Amino acid sequence: MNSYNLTDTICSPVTNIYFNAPVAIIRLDGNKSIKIVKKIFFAHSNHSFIDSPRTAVYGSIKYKKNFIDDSLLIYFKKPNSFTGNDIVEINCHGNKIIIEKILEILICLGCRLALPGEFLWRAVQNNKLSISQAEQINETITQENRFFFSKSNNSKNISNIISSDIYKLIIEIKSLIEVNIDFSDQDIDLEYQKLVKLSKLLQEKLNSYILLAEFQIKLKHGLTCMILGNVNAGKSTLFNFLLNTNRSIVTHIPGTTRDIVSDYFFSNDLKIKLLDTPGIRKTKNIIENIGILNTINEINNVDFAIFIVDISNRNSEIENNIFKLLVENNIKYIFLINKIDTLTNIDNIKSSLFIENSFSSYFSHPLCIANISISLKSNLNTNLIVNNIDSFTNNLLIDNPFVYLNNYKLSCLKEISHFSNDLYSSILENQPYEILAEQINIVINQFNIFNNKNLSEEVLSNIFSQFCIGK
Ligand SMILES: Nc1nc2c(ncn2[C@@H]2O[C@H](COP(=O)(O)OP(=O)(O)OP(=O)(O)O)[C@@H](O)[C@H]2O)c(=O)[nH]1
Ligand SMILES: [Mg+2]
Repeated sequence: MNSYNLTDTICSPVTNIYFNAPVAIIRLDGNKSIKIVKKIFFAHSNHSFIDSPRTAVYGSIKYKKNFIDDSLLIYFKKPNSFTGNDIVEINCHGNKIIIEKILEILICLGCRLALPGEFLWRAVQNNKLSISQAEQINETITQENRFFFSKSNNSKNISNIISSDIYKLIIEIKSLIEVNIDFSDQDIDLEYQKLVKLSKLLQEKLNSYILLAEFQIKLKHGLTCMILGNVNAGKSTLFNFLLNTNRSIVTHIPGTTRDIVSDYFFSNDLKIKLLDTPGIRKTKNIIENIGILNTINEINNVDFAIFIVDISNRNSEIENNIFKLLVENNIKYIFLINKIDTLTNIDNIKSSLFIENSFSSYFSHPLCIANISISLKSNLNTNLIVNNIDSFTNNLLIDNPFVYLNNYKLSCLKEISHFSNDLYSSILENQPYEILAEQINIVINQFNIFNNKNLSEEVLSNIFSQFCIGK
């Protein structure tokens, strides 16, 4: 199996290969780049790309006298390139067939396909980038959430902030342990109490950073919001309204939606996956039942819900079942009373009392974020739905300071926490200071890994292999 190395000449498309596009870029990196490209690139002018680094040279790609494509070539002479190696970038037409053909030829001529993250790995090996910078670049490429673009500029120092916060504590604990080994005539009890206090504090800090980072990773992938209600309540109408589309079918026939339909929208720049669902009711229809079952199973992945009822067609048994489902799964919800346009004036007067009485358990529950009477048909109070979703996401962002760590950094933080927990237990068990000293050193080793210090080749490859292909 191939592994990262600096000797092979590697190639890969560095632009999207999943759909045809006007232009694609194929990058070659390594000592044989020029030699290989010289065999297939024929400039249309007297310009030699080798003599003109960083200049686009126009020409044709040909192999065994067969014309493949017109292209622009740019040569980046080492060490003045992204990776520090000789790089040649072929700008060709972005048709998948052309890209594949050129890659096949490059491989025949001695290139190997780049592994995921290999260009970044080379840039780090050649001291063009630090590991943190490489991680930052990967984040920028893979980020799907607008929110993180506004924040990520400020996120560069997040791991520095965490590490300096934790480092102070670790060093204090280490020196306390060492002092007790060296001078056992200290005020043992006082020192011991201090050690308990500090190691508990370390544990607490680590746990709070872990929880925050886990939550932010979740935010990175977007929140999921499920619309729940009886058949015909207006779930699909609401789905289409929030997404400003006609994706979900709306009819007056109860049971129109049979399967979960999903699409995305943004609230405060956070990506929200919205799920339209079949009405949760007892039915003999096999297909509808499967959809209902899928909805119930999917509820574990939901971050908040919109619970919608039809004021013109109540069914308290079904409404109660949905309410129970939300409460059992601890899911916050916005409660909507739809179709208030169907109420006559007299009904209207009665309805406020009626609504108050019959829905009070749904409104007053702590999981209820807001309750709104609306008409999706007459566009009544519909702006309040959007406002409430926005204030919900806004509160989430305010309540959770931005501590974005990628999955790898998070797993390092968990390792530090795991070993510092061992240390804390040993301290409580009154283990000898010599053992505590060994344990704090293990914590420090893990801490160095978190800070990208003293990384083994294996750990390093592991970081980069999670990056995307072509980077
Ligand atoms: N009068 C009135 N009708 C509405 C309102 N909102 C939706 N409807 C109508 O109610 C019917 C059902 O709407 P849908 O959005 O398909 O309801 P649903 O909850 O998705 O229904 P199922 O997919 O069958 O579970 C359609 O005829 C809509 O036009 C409203 O505010 N007022
Ligand atoms: Mg529907």
